[in-house]
Amino acid sequence: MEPFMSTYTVNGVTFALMQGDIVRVEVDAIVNAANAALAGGGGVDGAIHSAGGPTIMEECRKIGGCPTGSAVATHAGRLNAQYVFHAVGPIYQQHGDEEQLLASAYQSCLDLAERYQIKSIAFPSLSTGAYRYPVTLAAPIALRTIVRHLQQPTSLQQVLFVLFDARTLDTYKRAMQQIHDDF
Ligand code: AR6
Repeated sequence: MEPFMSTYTVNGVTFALMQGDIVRVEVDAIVNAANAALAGGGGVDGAIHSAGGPTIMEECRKIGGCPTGSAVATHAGRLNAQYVFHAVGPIYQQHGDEEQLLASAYQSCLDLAERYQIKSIAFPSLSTGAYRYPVTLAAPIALRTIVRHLQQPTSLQQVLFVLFDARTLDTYKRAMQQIHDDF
């Protein structure tokens, strides 16, 4: 096992928390931390469009936008994936119901996963970069939404959380320990 990877099994589904760059993983769907205009930007969004090439932005332009708390699918261009799910998390302290919006951004990706019957998906930590959601608050919301989803029948066999830095990984690991004990 890689040193910076923690693996759990949730209802038969492999669930791993790892440190890394999300554009380098090989999965059926990579989740993007997008904005409501699907206009591209920095962080995960910048990395995905630059590694995946211009066809992803062409599809985004055709779709036109995505409300906060939701997600839309495009193909994945040159990435090692079939799809990119562009999820729009809330900007911290700009929405009244940001916990619900963050959970619903993750849930929308899980709904797309079932719709496309995909087996593996990689998530970044939505909203905790440019959108400034504190990781300590965001991690339990993200993990609970996913773990709860995996309690039901699912096409998913592997869920990865790809976290950019050691501190974020550590925060997710702690939150997962807490949640795993509850389930
Ligand atoms: N792989 C994995 N995680 C990454 C990567 C990467 N390549 N790059 C950054 N992170 P952010 P948000 C981490 O800002 O907060 C964009 O401009 C980063 O360290 O990408 O949802 C969009 O266009 C942080 O922990 O997403 C939107 O306008 C986490 O990913 C806006 O930013 C999320 O940071 C979205 O902001």
